[in-house]
Amino acid sequence: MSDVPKTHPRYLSLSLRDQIVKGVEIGITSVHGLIAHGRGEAFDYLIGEKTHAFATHAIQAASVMLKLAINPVISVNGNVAALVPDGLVELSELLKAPLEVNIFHTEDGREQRIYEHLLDNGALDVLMPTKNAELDYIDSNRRYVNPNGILKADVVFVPLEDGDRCEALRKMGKQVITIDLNPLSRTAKQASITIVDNVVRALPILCRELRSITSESVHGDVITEYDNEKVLQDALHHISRGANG
Ligand code: PTJ
Repeated sequence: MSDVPKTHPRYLSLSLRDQIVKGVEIGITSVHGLIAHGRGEAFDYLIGEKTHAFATHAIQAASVMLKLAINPVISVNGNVAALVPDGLVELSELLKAPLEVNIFHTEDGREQRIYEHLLDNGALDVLMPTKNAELDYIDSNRRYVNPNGILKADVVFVPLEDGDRCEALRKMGKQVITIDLNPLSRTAKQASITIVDNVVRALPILCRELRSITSESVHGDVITEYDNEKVLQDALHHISRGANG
């Protein structure tokens, strides 16, 4: 941890920066992840660094979709591995779903380091990308997946995504749930469910929601009635009201 005192008014935000920087230092986060984090910070600032109704509504729908999924999978990149390793492990346990390492930038050995980092944080089921299984409609490194994970998944949870794979997964008929602070991003627009919130706030709420529902109490109507475009509009209205207020 850096020398930021706990009393600093922006302590929380600055300690997240430290976590991402540490991720780069230990070789699990891409240096590009710093830029992505900065973009996230800017949107977080605009939404007031709080979880809003548009996010909790999406989290509720996401919990139902994940609970009803037959083969849910949690995709892990270098940013989420640095920011929320415990949350990812807890989600994996709650859903009995594997974590799957899937990264865009291909620094040598980073996939393996993320894998080990997840195991060090208590993960029991971590899949790695393979050259035996590829997604259609995509040319980046993200196309390499695990045949027992993303390839056969019906629902893929992909926090902090960069757009191209989300589109490919949707074209392949899969449901995609994302967490993205930018309601204008390609991922946000293409996902089945977009949680417009910081992953560090949203993931614990999603886990809490999942702990509170059972297979018997869960109802598919929640998903049928869910409207992702409306959720994104609500987030944008919130941002523009703040900017003009
Ligand atoms: O580890 P890799 O190689 O797979 O790379 C991961 C990153 C995130 C660098 C890569 O996927 C990327 O470049 O992503 P983008 O295109 O910058 O998109 C990341 C999105 O996540 C942006 O829309 C950001 O606003 C958003 N974001 C950043 N930090 C957070 C966030 N959303 C939620 N919580 C955050 N903490």
